[in-house]
Amino acid sequence: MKSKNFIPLHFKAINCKKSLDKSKIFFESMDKRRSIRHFSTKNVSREVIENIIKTASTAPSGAHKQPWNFCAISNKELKKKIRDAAEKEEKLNYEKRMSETWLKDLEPLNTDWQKPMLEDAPWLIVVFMKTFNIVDGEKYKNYYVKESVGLATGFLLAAIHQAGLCSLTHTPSPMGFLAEVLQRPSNEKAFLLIPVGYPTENCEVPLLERKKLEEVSIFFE
Ligand code: IYR
Repeated sequence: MKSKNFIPLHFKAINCKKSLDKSKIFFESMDKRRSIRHFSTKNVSREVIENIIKTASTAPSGAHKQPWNFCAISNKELKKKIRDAAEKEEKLNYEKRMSETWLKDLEPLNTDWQKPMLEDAPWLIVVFMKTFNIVDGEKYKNYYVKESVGLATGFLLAAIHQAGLCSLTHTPSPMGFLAEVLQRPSNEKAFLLIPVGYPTENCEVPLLERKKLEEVSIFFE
């Protein structure tokens, strides 16, 4: 049986010139996005973070299950707990778990196990994926969870950038401590830890080049 819950699409067509202009302007803006590792302690209002999360939650998802939860943390004690736990894992990673090749690949980024940004940034957004839902005691698996949450996180990063803020996609590994510290239920698994805020005055970023269009695409016309 076909669902009857359909409504007309709200779609406002724009002309080709406008489409070209807008696509260029958006690209040029997004091309300026950089991950940063030096955050100022300057505050960001909760309302901005709410809008950013609302934007992320407009992402498409498998069977429209929206299998994500965004925990936004500005609480100082919680940020410290998260930093301490992340650094504990990262110290082991850098000193024992990561391969020589991996460490070499990270050299240009100047990273190490210390993560002061987890306390300096005014907000940490922890993205959780909901691998399943529980309805009336029954377990229902979600679909394409990693793809869906990856898309929502992409929207989140774009929204952060458009709001004039910076972020870092941080993956302390393993990330189990995040569900523990934030007391998440068993159907939620940490996906990414994202400090959000402003860069420090003298913040520097590595000189990185993005791949050219020809290197990341093939057109079949
Ligand atoms: N999670 C570690 C190591 C790290 C790994 C990759 I792949 C990066 O692109 C950057 C860092 C850290 O955050 O330091």
